Amino acid sequence: MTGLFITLEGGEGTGKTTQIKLLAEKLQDSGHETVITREPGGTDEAEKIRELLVRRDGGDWTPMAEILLFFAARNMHIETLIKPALAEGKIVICDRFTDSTRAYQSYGHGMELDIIESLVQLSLGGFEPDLTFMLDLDVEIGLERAGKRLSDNGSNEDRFEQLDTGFHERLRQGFLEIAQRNPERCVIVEASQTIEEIAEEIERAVQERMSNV
Ligand code: Z5A
Repeated sequence: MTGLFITLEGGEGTGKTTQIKLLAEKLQDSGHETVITREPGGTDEAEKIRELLVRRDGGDWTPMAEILLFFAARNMHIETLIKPALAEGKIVICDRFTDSTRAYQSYGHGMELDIIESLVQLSLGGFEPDLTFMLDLDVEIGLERAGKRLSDNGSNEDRFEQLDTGFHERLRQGFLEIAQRNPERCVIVEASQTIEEIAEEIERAVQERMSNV
């Protein structure tokens, strides 16, 4: 595969969606073909699974059923959208990926990390991003920002926002630990900076990675 697979990760309201749009614009301006996508979702089938997972009324899943739904959606996403785009040399930028499963379902909800790593091998053949930005932010600030976005959109995709602060603190710690364990792939970004400062930091890191490939 010749393209580049970039993911943005972090807790609620850390600014992933905002930064993905800015990064894609900059890359397109410099002549790169770019695909923006998200998880759970990204393809018609995976978006159907998203509805079951993130909507307030999506369903009351056992922890294992929930994880299997995330990986079912991810398998469709990588096989039908991500890998074909990478094979065409495109840069794919994805809002959340497997690190979110590690953080939410393991650090947050207590599923064993080994089970998640086995599913990565079984359902994705070990497929991982080339570069991951972990946006790190104080939990209270992030939840406030996410709450504002949800009320502006009138969205009911708030199943995870409704969990307690302790859950969100464990998530934050989880993302940081994942980044520390994978320094060749992950860059931690201080998300309390301005939108412009964060965008510059991310763009610099992407350019550096592309010049090293
Ligand atoms: N989930 C899971 O459990 N397991 C998995 O494997 C996966 C996902 C893949 C999907 O939600 C949910 O599924 C997610 C985890 C779970 N939990 N929740 N909820 P999602 O990805 O669709 O939604 P989200 O991640 O919660 O979105 P978000 O956190 O609300 O937004 P964001 O993309 O990080 O932030 P934003 O929309 O770019 O910005 C939010 C607001 O802040 C907006 O008004 C911006 O203008 C503002 N903003 C952004 N940056 C800044 C800065 N730097 N300063 C000030 N204001 C800013």
